[in-house]
Amino acid sequence: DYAQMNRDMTDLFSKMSDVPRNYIYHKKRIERMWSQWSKAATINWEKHPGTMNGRRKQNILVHMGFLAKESKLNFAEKSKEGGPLGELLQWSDLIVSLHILGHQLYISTDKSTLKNVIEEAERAPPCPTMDGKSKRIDLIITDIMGLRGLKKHRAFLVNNKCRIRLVDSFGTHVEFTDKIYFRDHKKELSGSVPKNPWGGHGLAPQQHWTFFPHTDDNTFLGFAVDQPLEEIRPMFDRQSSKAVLVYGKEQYMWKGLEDVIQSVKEVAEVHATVADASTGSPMFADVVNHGLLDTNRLYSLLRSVKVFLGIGFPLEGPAPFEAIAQGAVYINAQFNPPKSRLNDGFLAEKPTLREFTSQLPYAERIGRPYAITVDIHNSTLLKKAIQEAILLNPSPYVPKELSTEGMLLRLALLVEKQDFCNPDKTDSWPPVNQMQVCSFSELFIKSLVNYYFVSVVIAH
Ligand code: U2F
Repeated sequence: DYAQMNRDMTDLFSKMSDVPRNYIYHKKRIERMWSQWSKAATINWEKHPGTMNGRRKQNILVHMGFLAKESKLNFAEKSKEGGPLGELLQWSDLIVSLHILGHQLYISTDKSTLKNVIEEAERAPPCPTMDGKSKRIDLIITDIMGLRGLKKHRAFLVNNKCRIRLVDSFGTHVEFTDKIYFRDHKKELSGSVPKNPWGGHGLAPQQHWTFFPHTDDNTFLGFAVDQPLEEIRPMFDRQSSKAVLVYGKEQYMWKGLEDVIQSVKEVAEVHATVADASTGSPMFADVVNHGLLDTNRLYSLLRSVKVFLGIGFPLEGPAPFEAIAQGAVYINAQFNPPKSRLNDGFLAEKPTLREFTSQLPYAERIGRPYAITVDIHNSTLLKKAIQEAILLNPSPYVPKELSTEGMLLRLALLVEKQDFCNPDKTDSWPPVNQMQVCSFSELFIKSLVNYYFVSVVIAH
């Protein structure tokens, strides 16, 4: 049975129903971006018929463990008040892509839904029935919370470990996938917190799908950035203002940054979208705070400001690329020394040794005229960067790998080609000629743990 393009949104929404309140964000985003996804599908089928046609239709279980009640994170609830939206956004884009690519989805945010899907899959005969359909699960896409939920279905998990893909924003380095390796090297792999609560699952590193193409060990899943839409009008005229929008939708992200904000106020007009700003705080005096905005109003504001200013947190969120897509320049806070699990509280428990040289290292690769990376605590350099950014006037820009088109194509390939169940397969994927070799020192470290010798960024 081949996967065919599926542009039936109602069909997709009918599968997102186990706990309706969990899907409010996803449905809104998918509905808003539907025409962009639809267009991206047409383009891909026209441009890459060899890739898009003849793919096997797969039964895919999508289990968002971070939304399941027992995770106690209240992500869906908090999203209304400025909590992390990055994760919800990536899952929305993943689900819509898989659906348009024509796969059969079983979507769950709840342990009883998960149990039903698993039981049905286990009852199904191993081979397709006469109508060519099979209920066996080909792929299980989940997160670390979800994997914990799956551990309650031991036999299923053991039999299907190679079918798991873990949505893992920050990535997991190979040193953290193996419990014993971590135990024996705890000291050199940790700062003040010698723990590995999110690692130790024993999956192949490429079974971890990340937010940005950052970790050479893992696989780049990504997300999609909205194209600028004509119908979204600016809130005010960009050219006649010197407006800077500060990136940080909750007040705690601004903590201790009075001096930085003061420097910005000296050269520009400061705007904010802080959900919980306390009135009377000197930091917010002379700041135009719009409160948390819905997407269209946020985009209107991003179309009006010259600069979107990163102040250090959140790390690696999607918002800077939304700003660049609306024609603003992103100022990326540089970290010197770089932050990592060895020296930073937020990263301390993350299963990666990655060094963050800035708030969004990927923006460093994009560079001018879209992004400027600067030490925001150096007032002279910060003011200079803002003044430079005000004059840059870049055109709205969405990197290909972060577009709906790029994401669909990448996912078509990932689902079809990545195979961890047949280690002896000779036609390895990604193709060897698309791989980039790491530096010698990285190679050496990796060869010690006897795993992957090559890195690959699957841009599309
Ligand atoms: C990241 O998660 P965040 O949700 O904090 O990432 P952001 O870049 O701040 O924003 C995510 C969305 O919030 C939206 C904006 C983005 O799509 O359009 N938004 C909004 O709707 N209204 C507003 O007024 C302001 C922003 C990252 F993605 C996660 O993986 C990390 O866990 C987290 C912590 O580092 O940061």
